[in-house]
Amino acid sequence: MSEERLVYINGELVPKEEAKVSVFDHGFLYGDGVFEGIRVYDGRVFKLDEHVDRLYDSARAIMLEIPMSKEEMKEAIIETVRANGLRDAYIRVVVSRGEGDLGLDPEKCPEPNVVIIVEPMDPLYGDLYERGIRVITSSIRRIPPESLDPKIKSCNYLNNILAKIQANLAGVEEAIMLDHEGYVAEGTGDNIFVVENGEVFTPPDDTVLRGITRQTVMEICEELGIPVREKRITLGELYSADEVFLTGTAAEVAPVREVDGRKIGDECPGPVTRKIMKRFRELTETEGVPVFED
Ligand code: PXG
Repeated sequence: MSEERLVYINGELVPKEEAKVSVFDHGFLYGDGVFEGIRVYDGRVFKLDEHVDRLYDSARAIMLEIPMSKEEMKEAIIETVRANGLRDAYIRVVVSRGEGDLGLDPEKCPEPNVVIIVEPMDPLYGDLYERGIRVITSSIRRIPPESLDPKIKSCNYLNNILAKIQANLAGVEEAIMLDHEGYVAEGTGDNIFVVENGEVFTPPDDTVLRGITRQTVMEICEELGIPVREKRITLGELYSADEVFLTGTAAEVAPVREVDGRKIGDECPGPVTRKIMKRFRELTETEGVPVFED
């Protein structure tokens, strides 16, 4: 097992310092590309099929042909994790439009670039999983689906980044974005759930990313007999919820203790969030595609 970090680029594993793409890549020039963030827990890749399916769906939606099959992509991901010898890690897969000229026409880019990066990862919110994070609502709205379908996980994250800057300036962990109609949509890199009278709600997936952790949490609720459904959520409903939590590959299941300075519920994490966090942890500890022959 190597100490040196290796990055996959177009079929080759190269040292991190040599992992470079052209400044003419339209991913760099225009954010023209798609990506995935995936976790490895104790040597197993969590929800690999789901992430690869979403990557290919995103690519198809932007007419980007990934120059390898899904099976080859999964093998490349596993190979890259193995080459880096990391049992707990974050994987970033990026497929960019590739090198072209300075115009934005993607037809001038004959070959996409496929990059797989693997890095060690600690829990995103450290010890806050036991106390809850604080969030604000951002004045930056989620891009409406008629402008850019939120199901496409594209390399264009500027509106989310603007929202994240607001969270940073406010000194809190995350920003919640409203959709173009003013309903609660999602965090900058995570989906949102509220608990009200023992029922769990999350915004419909027409205005948010169809998060893989979101899907896992909805399945957990069904398994545990906790009522769960998609529903439009107003800001008032968010403030008065019994419990609020965020979900994402990086965030996992993260309880929220404060929204715009308003304390949420009586305790954080609340009882329903705790049950979901526990079951989610069990799944990450037991499921996933093995990378190493243990
Ligand atoms: N919504 C958005 C807008 C996202 O970018 C999620 C929800 C959660 O989806 P998953 O499938 O991961 O449950 C994401 C996830 C980060 C980071 O470092 C997260 C994401 C993208 C880039 C960085 O927290 N996406």
